[in-house]
Amino acid sequence: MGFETIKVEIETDVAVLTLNRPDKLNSFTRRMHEEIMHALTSIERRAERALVITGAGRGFCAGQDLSERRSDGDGGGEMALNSAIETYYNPLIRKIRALRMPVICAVNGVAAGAGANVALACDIVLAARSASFIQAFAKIGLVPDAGGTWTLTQVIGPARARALAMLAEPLSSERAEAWGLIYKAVDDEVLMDEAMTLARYLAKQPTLALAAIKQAIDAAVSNDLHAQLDMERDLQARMMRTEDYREGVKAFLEKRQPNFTGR
Ligand code: T3D
Repeated sequence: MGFETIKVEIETDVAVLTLNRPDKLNSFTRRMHEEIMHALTSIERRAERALVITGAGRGFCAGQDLSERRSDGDGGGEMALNSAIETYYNPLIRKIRALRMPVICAVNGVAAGAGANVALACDIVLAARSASFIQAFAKIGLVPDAGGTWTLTQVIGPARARALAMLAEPLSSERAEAWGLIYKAVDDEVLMDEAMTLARYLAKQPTLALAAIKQAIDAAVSNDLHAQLDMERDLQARMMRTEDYREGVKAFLEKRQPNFTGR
């Protein structure tokens, strides 16, 4: 598939996916959703070991491209809303959570609407100091989607979640960091360097263990302690059969750096 709305670059085990409609703040069109899903499936198939998602230009992503919704007065535009959510937004969030590699989001500018919630669905979120997160939905008569009501409530609690969603005000990256909504706010000029340094580091780590960590922490949100203890036991039993575990222990005992292969 030739890409018109995204760019994908691969550098030894690290894939970088750039949303690439900068003149429209990288807002999502149907075409962009299809390209992203195609790219993620192919990145997964190639067994890349870390993924960075970022945006071209001054914005990260302004959510749904509203010009696709302008026309017919039933709120549907080219496609009924429920259908777009079912066809594109929900599968995208599920895909990011299911990817068996760490996903780093480098939020280079404003992240609004579903753009904010796609960023927040990633495993590690770095944001430029000039970036902001806006739950823009209420301004156009919608409810946060792309997992926003869930993520915000889980991570920053219902009081802040309600205020962000109802007021639809920009949340600065520094406050997002202070609230624990993202990992780190960094100076604009070092954002991509920091994201790539993290991605290159993670791509050399035991990938199967990182995927299992992702699975366990996601499950912890709804499991009780007993279910989580059982899950940790089962995941650990799987990890202990990996080559990377054997290599990690051997390298420790030999007092050298491990050479993890993701197997
Ligand atoms: O419909 C469904 O499928 C349901 C799912 C919905 C998911 C959602 O994401 S709903 C929320 C949609 N997004 C928004 O409501 C945000 C709309 N954008 C803004 O509020 C502002 O653009 C920002 C606060 C994000 C940034 O403001 P600013 O002043 O920095 O930039 P700007 O001038 O508004 O935007 C620059 C250009 O991008 C401009 O184009 P132009 O006039 O230069 O040709 C603007 O129209 C365009 N743009 C920005 N956001 C969108 C957009 N075009 C289409 N759709 C957008 N969402």
